[in-house]
Amino acid sequence: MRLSRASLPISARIGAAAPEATGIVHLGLGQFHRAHQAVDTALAIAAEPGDWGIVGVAHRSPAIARAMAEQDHLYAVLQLDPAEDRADVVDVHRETLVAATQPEAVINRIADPRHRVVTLTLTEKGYLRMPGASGAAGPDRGAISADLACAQPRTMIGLLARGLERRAHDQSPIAVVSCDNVSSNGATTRAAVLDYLDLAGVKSSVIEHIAQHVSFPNTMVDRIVPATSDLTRARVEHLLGVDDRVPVPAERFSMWVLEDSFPAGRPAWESAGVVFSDQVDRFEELKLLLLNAMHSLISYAGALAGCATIPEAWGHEFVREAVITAINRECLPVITAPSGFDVETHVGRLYERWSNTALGDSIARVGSDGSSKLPQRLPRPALGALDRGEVPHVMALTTAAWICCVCPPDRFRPGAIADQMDEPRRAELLSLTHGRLGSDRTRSVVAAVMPGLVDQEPFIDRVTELVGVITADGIEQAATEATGGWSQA
Ligand code: CS2
Repeated sequence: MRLSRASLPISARIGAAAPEATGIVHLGLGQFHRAHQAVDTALAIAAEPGDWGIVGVAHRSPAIARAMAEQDHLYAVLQLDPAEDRADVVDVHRETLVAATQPEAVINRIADPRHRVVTLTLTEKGYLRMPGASGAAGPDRGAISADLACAQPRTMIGLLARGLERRAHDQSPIAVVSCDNVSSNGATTRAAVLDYLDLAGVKSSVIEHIAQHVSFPNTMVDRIVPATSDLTRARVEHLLGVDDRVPVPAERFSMWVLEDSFPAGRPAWESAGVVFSDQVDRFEELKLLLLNAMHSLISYAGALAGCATIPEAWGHEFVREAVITAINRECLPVITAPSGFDVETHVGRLYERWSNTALGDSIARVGSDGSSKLPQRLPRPALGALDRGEVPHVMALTTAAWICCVCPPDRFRPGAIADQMDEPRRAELLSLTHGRLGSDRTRSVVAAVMPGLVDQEPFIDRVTELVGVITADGIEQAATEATGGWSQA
């Protein structure tokens, strides 16, 4: 029997069902939103009812939106934990749209004054930003011009910008909340929207209104959410007795920290355990460096060691040693923990999360889009070490392992898992290395992706050396040398 309101076992619902009235538009109807923000919204509505139904907007693929619509917008979150698996149903979406085929409807929903919050999960590459020479990101003018050349925007930032432009007519307040792993994600979203409208030639009074009156709180979001597989569907059917075509697997851990800047109100997310803080920047840095940067290291080193999942890679002692060394010697020295936050306990929990075989998070997922993820993750610890006169051996190892996965030297085969990683800039990166080794090649790749590190000779040299070790002797040897570099320091 297919999942629907009629077939839903009532005890299986998370929190409360949203009312028909919608108050939130979410752009990016993927896995993460459905296992994170939607869950917290269902719990918030249970504690304090309100018009907070969600309009979920998928970018291109109609698959999730269509399946949800067929299931009364319901789906299950399958929590996979070594102690217990459980499936619970989320009931907060009231409409689903597909941006690629319904751009006008999306712009209208954003402009509709009944909607008081727009949330986003666009992934790092969705913000139309390019790393600039100084290391700070600026607008990706090529991508924005291409979008402006279309009759209607095809990018989510374009749709958001046009929706806010239309909304500026009645000047109703709104908060735009990025839920992506992007440094200063609120400020980045604001810059992305304003740059888009500026390049579109929109009147300065409208741009000024948005700059002054739309809030863009910064946030830190955290929950590991793998892709859905047939196994996910089978497990949900077993646990709930209904057929859900679009369940989402997730770990038990979930954390959300936001700046409390919502001019038109928000769900009572604090009742779901969400933290409102004026130290989001500290939470964000902690997350990007301790979880995400280490995730990248585990995935590239793991792929080169022939592993398919994060827990499999974490099972290798050389991977664990490299991660522990990076945390202690490269990340923690540049992190200022939020007041009262117990970093040691948090790190211990990360080790447990990475070893979750029940979740089996895939290396190809984490390793995808490295060119837009690494700039958020590696430069800060690397520059911190270089400023202290030290070589950031493990950040160099991560960069070298990534190069070997996506634009390797000729005759080096990184293996099937690396081949499965999506890398939108793969052709460009390959054209920079020409399949050869050497400092100049490394420098060109670093210049294209992490320009803030390009003048750092000790970093470029270490990456180049480690690419050499990986291709000649393998990843384990390279990791051992990188970790050993610190013990000799
Ligand atoms: C991962 C993240 O995709 C990645 O590179 O590091 O998706 C990670 O699983 C989440 O940020 C966890 O909160």
